[in-house]
Amino acid sequence: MSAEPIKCKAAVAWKAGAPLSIEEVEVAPPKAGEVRIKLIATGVCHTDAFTLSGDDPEGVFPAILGHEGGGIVESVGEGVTSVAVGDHVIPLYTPECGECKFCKSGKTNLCQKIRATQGKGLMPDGTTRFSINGEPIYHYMGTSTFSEYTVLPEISVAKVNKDAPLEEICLLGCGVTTGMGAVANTAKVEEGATVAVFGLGGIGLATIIGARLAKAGRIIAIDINEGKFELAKKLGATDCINPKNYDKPIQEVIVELTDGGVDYSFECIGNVNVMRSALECCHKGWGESIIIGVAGAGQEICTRPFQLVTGRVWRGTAFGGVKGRSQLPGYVDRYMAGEFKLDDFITHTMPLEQINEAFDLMHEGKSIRSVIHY
Ligand code: NAD
Ligand code: AHE
Ligand code: ZN
Ligand code: ZN
Repeated sequence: MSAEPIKCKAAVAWKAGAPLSIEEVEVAPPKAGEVRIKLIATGVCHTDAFTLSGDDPEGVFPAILGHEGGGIVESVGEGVTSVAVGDHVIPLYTPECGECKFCKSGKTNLCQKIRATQGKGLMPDGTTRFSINGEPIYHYMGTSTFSEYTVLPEISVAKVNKDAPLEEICLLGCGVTTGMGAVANTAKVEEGATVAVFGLGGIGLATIIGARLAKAGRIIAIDINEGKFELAKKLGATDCINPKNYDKPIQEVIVELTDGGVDYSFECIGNVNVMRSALECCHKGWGESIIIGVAGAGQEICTRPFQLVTGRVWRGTAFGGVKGRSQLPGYVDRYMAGEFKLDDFITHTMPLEQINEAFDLMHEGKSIRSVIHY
């Protein structure tokens, strides 16, 4: 029997710069090749705040934001075979179709099968599954997890171990996987390497965990909020530095501290000036800097080309280079095996009605991750 529309609560972003508003939305049944899921929990990532701020050139409104969720399949559309009702899934903003040029390349996780419509806030058929009084509400990053129910293409869900707590593994839907994957897949940090991590939010702290698991020799954690240092040290940072305590550029400080620079640096903030520092603190001849942070519309990075001529490398990464359907379930299993913890990240939990507090806490530097429990 085909599914019916569902009325449920969602946090709607009506326009850039305004708080989210809790509304009753109608969620249409999944069409062919789609699944509807009941969200159990969602994290709030800085990228949600970035888009809400109006800085995202792809931001469309009104929309339902959220991309770090965990849920249970409620119904499936025609032809769906890889997941079934009752399966536990993590929504993927980077899908994995397995058949596009990008998926087949073996060189990237950036499946492009539905990227064009996803970037416009639409499902692959060019329409939305969310509405209020018949007026469409846009999707976000193909996931829209700030809703009790959401609809996704089948290629945009990863089926995961049912024993894993969705209230914690939702963080593997973005932040934690991004940081850990950036270390393992993008930088390929090797044992004994010296690493610098700029920005100690959810992404930077997950990068530190990744660097520790890679057996990095030295992990230098950098933030202007010293309140982040205690957890950074607990997770594996060997040095914690506040750039505000120095009267010279932080890259010079780090180069002096490390006998010429670090082997790998990671920018986990979205600040183009820090991106330059992160590149320029790398060791001459081989140092690699990985951009993870997302910068606003119109912003550009710069450095002297000489920095690259003399062997430093600038790279970037999305979702840590992780292929969601084939590789994310393995991260859940590693978490279940006790290889790394997630509860350290969860500084706050709250119901959907209080989601604006999650944004406030993030902007005040008081949270690592707030997790919404449905
Ligand atoms: P967050 O707000 O929780 O953490 C950012 C941290 O940076 C904070 O601790 C803050 O104090 C610190 N910071 C700010 N300005 C600084 C400065 N000038 N110098 C040093 N530290 C500074 O954010 P988050 O959720 O960890 O996300 C970090 C960035 O990563 C954002 O830009 C987000 O959009 C991006 N992101 C990218 C991907 C990807 O796939 N590439 C995935 C997730 C998040
Ligand atoms: N819409 C923005 C780009 C935002 C962006 O880079 N997003 C990352 C994920 S951030 C998760 O917290 C990403 O996956 N990028 C690859 C992609 O295809 O979007 C803009 O600048 O237009
Ligand atoms: Zn994110
Ligand atoms: Zn693909």
